[in-house]
Amino acid sequence: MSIPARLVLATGNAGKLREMREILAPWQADVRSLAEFTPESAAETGLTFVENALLKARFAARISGLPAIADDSGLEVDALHGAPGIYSARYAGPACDDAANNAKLLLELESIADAARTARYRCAMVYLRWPEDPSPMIAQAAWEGRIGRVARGTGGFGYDPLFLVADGARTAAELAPADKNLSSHRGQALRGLVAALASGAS
Ligand code: ITT
Repeated sequence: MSIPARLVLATGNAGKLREMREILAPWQADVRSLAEFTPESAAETGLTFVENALLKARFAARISGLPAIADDSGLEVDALHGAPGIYSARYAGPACDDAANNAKLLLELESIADAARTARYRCAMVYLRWPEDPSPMIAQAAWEGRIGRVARGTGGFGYDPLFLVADGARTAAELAPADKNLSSHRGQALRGLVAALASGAS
């Protein structure tokens, strides 16, 4: 098996879409977005990143008639016992935006010392050849960091302005897009998926 000539990315998140397109660019596939087929999205009723990614990929493959890649991801904060986790997109409420989520995160961690603000992004990436594909390809990855006390940077999306990477000198929102993709949970998982596809694993 190899990466198909045409596929759909099963996301309505503009930040994810941009990053996934950049990561897939070397393969020169005809990459469509879910929004080209429907304004709707799959109900994320799973309890794990993998389950939700499968639901999204199935939905997108059914609507588009194309092979689908879906990303389910989120931020896991140790001092919050893994929250917001699979609920990261709706942490501050059902129709909240990134700013509201970041404000809530800062508030919840107000009394937590710097050393205890450890966290990681997690990503499950799923590839389905068709909606009922019984043999999905799955890759998972994590990106370790710490939650800062002030938002910094204008790149990325979501919690990136609060997510301190590596030695804590920069947030994910202060990285160049290519540098974020090199290290990120999404970059690792999607490259892993493509490598598995290229190697013929199924
Ligand atoms: P789709 O389901 O349409 O893909 P979504 O944003 O609802 O979009 P998820 O359910 O997977 O996707 O939620 C992921 C959330 O986790 C996302 O909205 C951000 O709040 C956060 N997140 C994931 N990856 C991130 C990243 O690279 N940078 C910043 N925040 C990220």
